[in-house]
Amino acid sequence: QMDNSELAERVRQVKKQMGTRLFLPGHHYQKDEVIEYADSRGDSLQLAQISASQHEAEAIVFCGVHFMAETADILTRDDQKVYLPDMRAGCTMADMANFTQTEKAWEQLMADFGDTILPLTYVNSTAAIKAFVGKHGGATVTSSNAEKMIQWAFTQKERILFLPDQHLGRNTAYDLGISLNDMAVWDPINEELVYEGHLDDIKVILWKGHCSVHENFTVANVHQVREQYSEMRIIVHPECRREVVALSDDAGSTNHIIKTIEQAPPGSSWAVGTEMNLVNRIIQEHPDQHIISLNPNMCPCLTMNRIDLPHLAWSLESIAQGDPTNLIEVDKEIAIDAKKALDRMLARA
Ligand code: CIZ
Ligand code: SF4
Repeated sequence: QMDNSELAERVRQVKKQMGTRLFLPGHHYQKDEVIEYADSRGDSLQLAQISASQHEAEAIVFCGVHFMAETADILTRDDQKVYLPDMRAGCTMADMANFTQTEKAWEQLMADFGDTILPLTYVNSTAAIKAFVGKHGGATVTSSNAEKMIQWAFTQKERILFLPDQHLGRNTAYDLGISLNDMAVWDPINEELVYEGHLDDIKVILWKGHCSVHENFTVANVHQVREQYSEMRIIVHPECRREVVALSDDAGSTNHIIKTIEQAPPGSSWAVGTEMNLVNRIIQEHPDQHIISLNPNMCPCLTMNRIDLPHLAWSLESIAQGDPTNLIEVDKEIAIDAKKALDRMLARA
């Protein structure tokens, strides 16, 4: 068992030895002990794009979760290899929509609505789901461009199917003026469409998936903060439930949250509804503001946290020794269709 300073030294050595042949993207939700060594910090799409712009990089060691490494593999050259330091770093949300379930849903929805639906998927989804969407004329979205992409989708078809995060889909459609009554939820477990209004009026079909981190922010948390700190502003990620977003002062992507707090004057106070490592980092970076997590239990992303210093050091060492482990390689045909979905977004966002 090595201690952290030894592990850190190994990470520094491999980075020095490989120089620009190695690139280390780090997601905002990563632990401090990992993000410290990242060459770039960002959200999942930014990191995939920045990886694709590192022309000398032969090895990209993605400090994030599986779907992010897949996206990086899809957007980088074939000879650039993407590795994930721990294969168990998945995403519970992405895993809530698999290919078989999606085909089943599509078949049923085609029977209900005919060819009137365009599929959209949040980038937080597997490459197979992105490929499904790309194959059917649809696109990916991020939490920064979901509004724009849903508007575009309605220029193509009368309805959308939004995978896999019901909350981002619902919050964004609601902001665009679509009534909750005109939204339905596809439940992939019971294989049924759940809705309260009329079938013909349905404009948005939300996949019944969610982020297990952001669903932990509750209406009770909002009331607690309002009671305790009357001046505090509440800012949350749109992966939070509709009721929580509705009661908050502001909602937006990870980058929106970071920027908003960066631009706030000293003495501002915030309750932030997003992943714990990021909230703790924001707290450290703004000692002149009063910042807390909206949920006092903090809400870590357990799978993000699987990438730790020992795994990073082990992964880098395997590459430096010419025997790399944990290669992320998206099947060629899936990658082609998934890229269509990504490109339709990149052309518009
Ligand atoms: O919740 C996540 O995992 C986010 C915000 C991912 C991303 O797109 O960076
Ligand atoms: Fe997935 Fe949520 Fe973790 Fe993001 S925070 S990786 S959406 S489980």
